[in-house]
Amino acid sequence: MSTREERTRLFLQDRFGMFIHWGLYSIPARGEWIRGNEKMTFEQYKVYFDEFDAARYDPRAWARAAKAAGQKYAVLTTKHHDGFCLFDSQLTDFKATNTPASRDLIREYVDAFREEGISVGLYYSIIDWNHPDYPGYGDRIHPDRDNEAAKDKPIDFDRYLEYMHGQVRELLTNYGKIDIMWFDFSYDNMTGEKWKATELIRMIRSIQPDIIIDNRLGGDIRAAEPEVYAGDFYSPEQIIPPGGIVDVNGVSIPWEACITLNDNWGYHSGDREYKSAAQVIRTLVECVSKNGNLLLNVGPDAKGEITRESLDVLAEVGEWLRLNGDSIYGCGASGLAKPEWGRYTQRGNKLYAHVFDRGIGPIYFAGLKGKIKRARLLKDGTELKVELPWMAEQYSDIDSGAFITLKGAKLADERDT
Ligand code: JFZ
Repeated sequence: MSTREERTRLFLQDRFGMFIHWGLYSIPARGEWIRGNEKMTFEQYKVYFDEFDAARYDPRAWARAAKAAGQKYAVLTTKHHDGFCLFDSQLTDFKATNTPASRDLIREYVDAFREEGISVGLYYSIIDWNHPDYPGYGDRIHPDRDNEAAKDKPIDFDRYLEYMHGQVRELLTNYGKIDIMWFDFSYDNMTGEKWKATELIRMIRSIQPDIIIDNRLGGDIRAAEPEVYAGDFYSPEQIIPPGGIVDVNGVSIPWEACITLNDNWGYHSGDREYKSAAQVIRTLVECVSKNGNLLLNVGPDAKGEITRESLDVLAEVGEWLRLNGDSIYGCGASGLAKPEWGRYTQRGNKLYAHVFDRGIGPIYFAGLKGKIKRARLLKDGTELKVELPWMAEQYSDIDSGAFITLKGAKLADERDT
């Protein structure tokens, strides 16, 4: 069996991925939690099932957008908490094949992204508001259990687990090699073995030995000896851990921050506030400077199109990565303290200085006196001058440092590296 280190090697080089939340909830356009939040009954929610036609679903266009954005892997919601499946599961009728879309949308996704050379990940919600044997989540109980008749009906959770394990088996059997399995999520006492997680993991690894799995089945990935189901990478959401993620011994472990491009995961017609390309780039740099990945979300609309605003940001990020990708892919933390003016990333003996706050005059590199062989502007190869400051001897705190002059380097804006 492969080790976590072996399994995650490529993933950690890739650094940047596309998260995609798409499903029936894209029609009402109030976010992916709508069925739970608004306590919709099956009948109310079925309206969307009956009209879901994926008319402009073109996963090759998604894959091209991801590729142009410099994203090396993708993760798509095969089933979210609402229970609706984009794939042709034999275990339910609540699936895309039975909507007007009338086909297996996961098949097309997997093929399209593979064709662009992008690694393929599957998001699968272990929470299921549609299954009669699922106990609901928190106080948002199963919609059908809101009605009196259903309320007293006992549930058979093992039957749900059989269903859930069975669907995971389908996903990992029917679409060739899958790179990432992204479970979502454990809570309260619904964690670990409640999901029969060890059994689930053993089954997954028997089908896809090299797949990597997130840490949302539960367990403690940071422990000295994590549970079998504790996952291959840690998954912080909407935040970037200030010190990266380390295990109990202080050793960095694989992690991936997932972040929305606007205020929702699933399409929301009211979304106006998109992060700028500059913010995304800085966030990506921050993740890599702490040994982490960034999984950036898009929420395609009801018809299957990624919003114009999202595409614009992705394109701009991609253009930056085209010129500066060497400072991201295969890079990690530098071991140096965070400099005042920005962040470092590093690969081998190459140190990348991301200058977010240029200020006036040369950039100071603490502790690097005599250690900088040469300096270049990454985006165009321009030579940069490494200097000893003329008054260095007067300031003991700069004794060990070096300056690099950016003057004349034509830094177009704050995003330059
Ligand atoms: C979950 C989902 O509920 C949400 O819809 C979206 O898919 C997101 C990526 O994942 O949201 C979570 C999951 C876990 C936590 C918070 C939100 N958590 O552990 O704090």
